[in-house]
Amino acid sequence: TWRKYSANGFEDKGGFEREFIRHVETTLARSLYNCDELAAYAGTALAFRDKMIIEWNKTQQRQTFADQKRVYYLSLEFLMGRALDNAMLNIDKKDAARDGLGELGFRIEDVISQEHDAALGNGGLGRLAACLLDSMATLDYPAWGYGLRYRYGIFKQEIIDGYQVEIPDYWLDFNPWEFPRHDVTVGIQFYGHSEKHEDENGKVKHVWSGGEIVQAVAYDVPIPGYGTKTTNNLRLWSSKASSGEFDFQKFNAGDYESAVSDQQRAETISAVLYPNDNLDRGKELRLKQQYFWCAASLWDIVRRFKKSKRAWSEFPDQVAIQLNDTHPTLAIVELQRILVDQEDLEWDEAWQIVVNTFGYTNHTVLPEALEKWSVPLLQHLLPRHLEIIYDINLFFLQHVEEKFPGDWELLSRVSVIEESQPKMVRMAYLAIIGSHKVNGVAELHSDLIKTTIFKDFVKIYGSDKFTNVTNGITPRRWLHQANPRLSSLIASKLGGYNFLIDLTLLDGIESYANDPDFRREWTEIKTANKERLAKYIKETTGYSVSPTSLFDIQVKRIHEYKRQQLNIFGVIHRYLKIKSMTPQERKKVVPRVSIFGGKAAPGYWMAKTIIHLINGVAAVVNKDAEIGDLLKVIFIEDYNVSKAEILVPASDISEHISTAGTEASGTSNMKFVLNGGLIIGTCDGANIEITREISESNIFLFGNLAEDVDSLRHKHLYSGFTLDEHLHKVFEAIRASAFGPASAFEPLVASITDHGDYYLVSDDFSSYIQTQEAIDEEFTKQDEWVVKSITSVARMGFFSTDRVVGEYADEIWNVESLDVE
Ligand code: 26W
Repeated sequence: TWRKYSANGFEDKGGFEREFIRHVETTLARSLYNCDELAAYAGTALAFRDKMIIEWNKTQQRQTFADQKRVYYLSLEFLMGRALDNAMLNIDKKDAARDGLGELGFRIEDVISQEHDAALGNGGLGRLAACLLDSMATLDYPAWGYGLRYRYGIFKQEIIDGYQVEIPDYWLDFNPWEFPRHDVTVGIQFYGHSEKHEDENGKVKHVWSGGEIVQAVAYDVPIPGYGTKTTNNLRLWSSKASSGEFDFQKFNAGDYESAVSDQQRAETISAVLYPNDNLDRGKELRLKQQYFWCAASLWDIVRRFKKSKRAWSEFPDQVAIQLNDTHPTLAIVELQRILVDQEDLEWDEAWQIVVNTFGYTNHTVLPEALEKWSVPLLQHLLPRHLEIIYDINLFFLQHVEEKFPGDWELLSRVSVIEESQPKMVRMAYLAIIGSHKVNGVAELHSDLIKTTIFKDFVKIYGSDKFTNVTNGITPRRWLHQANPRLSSLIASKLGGYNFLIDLTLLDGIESYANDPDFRREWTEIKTANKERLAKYIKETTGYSVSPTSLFDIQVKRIHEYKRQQLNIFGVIHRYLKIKSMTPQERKKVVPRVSIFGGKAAPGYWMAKTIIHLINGVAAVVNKDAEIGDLLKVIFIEDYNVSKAEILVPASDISEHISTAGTEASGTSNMKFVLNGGLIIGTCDGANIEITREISESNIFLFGNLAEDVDSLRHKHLYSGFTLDEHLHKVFEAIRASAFGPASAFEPLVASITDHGDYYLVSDDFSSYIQTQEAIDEEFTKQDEWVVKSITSVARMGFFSTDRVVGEYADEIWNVESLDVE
């Protein structure tokens, strides 16, 4: 069932046990008799790590020797989750570990769950980066990820009295998956000033001097491919103070305290992941993070290129750099600076190299998420870069002026500099100008950026510069690892696990939808996954939920545009309806468990109010004896990748209900469908393509279309609107303090009734609850439901990040994979 040579693993369970014991007794200096689950995790991780390191080194040598074009994926976020299970499966030695650990008295699941998630990301964008790394390694692309080694990942969420409380996520206590490279260290400059000097030939040279230097230290994380020896590298930069003369003098002058505080200030740069998702706050430290990481990565990439002794014009033949959103846009400016100021290339020649090197992926159209940096801040922190930005803009505007003479409005619209007070640099415009391709992440989204936010740039560059690469997910983690029984059932029908590397092979299970035995096994697996989740809910919340109920799950960052408020209003409607029923009528109700999970940005007050309301509703509904199992409301604390691995396989229905035109793609929609859950969704992001693939009869779509959003918003503001009667009743209940003090939730209700209902909750409410009723109805016809489930999974082949990586490689990077034996 293996495509090619897989990595060298253990011969058998005995081989694993020997390595495990060696690590527990020597590396960890523990006795086997005093080995708890955490130590067992450490021993297992170290044993697998050894196997990975060998292939990792060989892969790097092979890629250096092959000397072909490499991809560099620059992302401020990599939401990796746990590494051990992934390593076991990719090396194909999980069975040896399970048996070995069993003999030593451990359950492999308990050992795996000791690992702390690597949670260096907020949500979709960070997890996409992690899925792409998995696929690039699996497909044998010579590819590196570059990011920041945050000391604190995304905060841990606790719910206290219904409120979100944030706890720092210090995750580096024991991390066997990273390797410090103290020899790969580079000084990164900040502040100072930019000067012009004339050399003996009268040529002007720019020199950036003064300011301060912070050291960037590389930490490397191996990324094993599935069923291949390829093990790529994720390089994360950590900041530390330069231990130069400066501190030394301070020490000698007895200024110990200030030397220490310099050190702390330097370390602050990589200390914490910014927890905002889709919101730009313009903080100086965030800009420092961005430059620190871009400059260190480019130094590394350029240094590697220079070893090949090629001409600079060949740089884009050796290097493709993909920008994950605008966060790394300074990399464009930094490369231009290196080429012009340090390598003495002419501006135009350098700029051609830059543009041919970079590609930019846009992940959002929300205006509040589009990054802008103030000119005074850039002037202060990166004076030379600001000059270069101005020059890039000047040459760009000259080009526009040539093409559209006299169109001053156009010039001011597309200028990289926004003429506001203070002036702002529009990073997305800079990213477009400095890249040869710009892509959106789902068809609708890619169309929207061309017709709205980047419309003028299509006019200037033509539409070929803009393209679509619809997102995907890695089937290794999101099917094989999260749902091993379903993966194994599928493999039993397809004659092996090849579908994990060619997901389109899933179409081979479609005909089994007619096979009653297959349907029974399919259902048994879903039930077992629901039982596992029910057990988890019992352990963590104390609430009992019945696995025979319909499990309805919405897990994602909490945001008004994702409309968790629509969901919870629907839940309240359902509750009020059941309360008004006769006992006879109640017998017909389809029992439902409404499950929520997700973090609110710490400063996003409305999102926190939504969490508060969900918990308020849960507290009332779950203890209402009259309701019993007919309705339960659960908020899962601290939603993260590992919890997604439990939740995703356990859904009957999941919710992807953003206001049309706001969710660029969504990727959890794909995860849920791939695991046999049906979805309720709006015509937004990748929901549209999922519908096209699996057919309209297998998805529950509702709500207004993107093309109508503007006029509906306009209508709200200028002609008002009449509230749907059911939504009105929901608001009455909230205002009567049925779920906690009305005052706490008034701003949320008022955002709809009094402040224009920007996210169109009222417009979509009636079609939402009608669709939920249709779902109840369908769920009672279990046989038909299971057929929908199987058929949908069979048609999900398109949504693998393997397909995604292939499209980037062919259409944007122009890189080829490297043959491994
Ligand atoms: C500057 C603050 C900031 C932080 C994060 C702005 C924007 C972001 C991200 C772009 C937000 C994000 O994660 N976007 C999501 O990207 C996913 C992967 O493409 C998509 O599936 C989601 O629809 C999109 O919301």
